[in-house]
Amino acid sequence: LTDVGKVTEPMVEKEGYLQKAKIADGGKKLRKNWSTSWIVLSSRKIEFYKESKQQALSNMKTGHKPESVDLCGAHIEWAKEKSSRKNVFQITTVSGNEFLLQSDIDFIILDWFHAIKNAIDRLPKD
Ligand code: I3P
Repeated sequence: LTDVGKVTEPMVEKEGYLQKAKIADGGKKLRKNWSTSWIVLSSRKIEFYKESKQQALSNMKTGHKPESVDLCGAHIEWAKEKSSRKNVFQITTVSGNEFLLQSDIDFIILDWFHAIKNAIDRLPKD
C-alpha cells in the first residue's frame, strides 16, 4: 500500500490509455459511445478517467472522482461480436455494468486482458 495524501490506496498494477465504451449500467443498456480513457488497474478495482493522466491528477485535488469498477466477481471475455472494431474485450461487474475496452495495437490489448484477468482471478468471487 502507498500513501497518497491521507488516503491509503492499493498499489497501481497497470495504467495507460485505451478506448472505452460503457454499454450497460446496472443491467440497463446504454448507447455505445467510444472515447479515450486513462485507465488505472489496482488489485481490486479499475478506475476510468475521462481525461489525460495530467488532467486527472489535477482534477483529483478538487475532489473530482473517476468512474470506479469493482473487480470482485467481475467477468472478462473477448467480445468480437460486440463491435466492428478489432481487439475488443468486455468487463461485466456484479452490479451489471458492462464496459468494452479496445486498442488497435495487439500487444497492448493482450497485456491489459491478462492483467485484468489475473486481478479478477486472484479476488474472492463475492
Ligand atoms: C454507433 C457508433 C459506434 C459503433 C456502433 C454504432 O453509432 O458508430 O462506434 O460501434 O455500432 O451504433 P452512434 O454513434 O450513432 O451511436 P463500433 O465502433 O464498436 O462498431 P453498434 O450499434 O453495432 O454497436
